[in-house]
Amino acid sequence: MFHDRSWLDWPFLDGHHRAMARDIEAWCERELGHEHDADADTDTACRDLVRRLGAAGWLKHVIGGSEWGGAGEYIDTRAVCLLRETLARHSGLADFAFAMQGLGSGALTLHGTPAQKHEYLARVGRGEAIPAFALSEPDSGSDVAAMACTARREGADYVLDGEKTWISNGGIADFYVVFARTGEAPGSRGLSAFIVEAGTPGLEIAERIAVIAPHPLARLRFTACRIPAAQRLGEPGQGFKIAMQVLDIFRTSVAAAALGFARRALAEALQRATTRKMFDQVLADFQITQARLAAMATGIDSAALLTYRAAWRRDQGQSVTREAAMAKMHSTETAQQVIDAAVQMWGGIGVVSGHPVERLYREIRALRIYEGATEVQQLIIARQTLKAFAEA
Ligand code: COS
Repeated sequence: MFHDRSWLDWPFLDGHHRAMARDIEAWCERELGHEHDADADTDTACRDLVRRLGAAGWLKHVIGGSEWGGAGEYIDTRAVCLLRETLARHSGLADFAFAMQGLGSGALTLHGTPAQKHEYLARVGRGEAIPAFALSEPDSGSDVAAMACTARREGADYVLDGEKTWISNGGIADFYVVFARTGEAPGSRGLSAFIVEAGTPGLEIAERIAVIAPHPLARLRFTACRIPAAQRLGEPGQGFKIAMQVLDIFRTSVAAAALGFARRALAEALQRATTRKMFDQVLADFQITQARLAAMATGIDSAALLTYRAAWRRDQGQSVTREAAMAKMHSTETAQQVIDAAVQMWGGIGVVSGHPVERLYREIRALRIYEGATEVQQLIIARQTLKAFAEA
């Protein structure tokens, strides 16, 4: 299968990233591609992938702190991106399983106490515990500050009431990082984060949600769900900022996953274009195909440049709110177009269930919505641009 490796020479990456890219590629070729029953039983497939990713050491890269088994003191965003890109090129579900270990535990890496990290983070990094990030609600998706779920302090406990939805890993997670209103101030300044273990009385999986590219997803209901105050993550009232900091890391990695899908689609398209005969030529001989291939290749490189710029900036300790938003928006939107073009080149075969481009067509769609829809990224980019103008 065609795989353009020229981006590995870009100055955003270091030597250890290049070595890692070779190793994860070899692991994917050896270990993935056998999940043909994954659509039928995604829960089992996901648990199995988490266990194998943990055993192989890849999950060390989505947690921070070597004391807890992390690959380094901080999450290496470029490593997470290149791992996601490679996993996504081979298997959408493997990428999902990998990424959710990071998204679900990101708040612990950034704000967990040593006791919380010891209890939860280390197990996530070994693939022995599955976390989930519970932020969205039925009436508060893009507008996080409008969340209604409450956490009321009662003595040494907090009591949670409300609903969370679109929660990835919902139903299979061992614990949930839940954001709720604690009311220190109105809006975004009155939220806090909590660790709620699966099976806690008052936490119920209200609904399992089936989506076009199957993965574990659920709506959660909290009814007088009592947890010890020691399960709070970070300071009271800091929940909104904690959520945004986690998204700043993982939004860039969503861009990388989209890039992986797009690269696979280009490889599939090239395979088709150079072998499919029609009108005494192959598809690739037509200028109309060449124009499409040129747009696909350029779209992929531009998405890769934005993605690794954002990842590199974060690894330098610089703010990435604007850069991560640009990367996520551009990469997911571009990947959708690249995949659509690949389906078109495959013709009827491209829409047959289970064909690689048909799978990609389903897998890419949600990435333009979750972890901040394209329209939210536009809002963020515009605000940052206007702010820079006002400050100039
Ligand atoms: N890091 C740290 N702090 C941040 C931040 C970031 N990336 N982004 C915002 N903040 C801070 C702001 O500085 C502000 O702080 P002060 O209260 O001290 O002034 C506070 O958080 C509120 O920020 P803002 O006014 O920008 O909040 P808004 O309510 O306008 O919302 C958006 C901002 C729309 C960007 C936010 O709600 C968002 O990202 N929505 C999408 C959520 C999402 O991705 N959902 C998917 C869930 S995961 S599948």
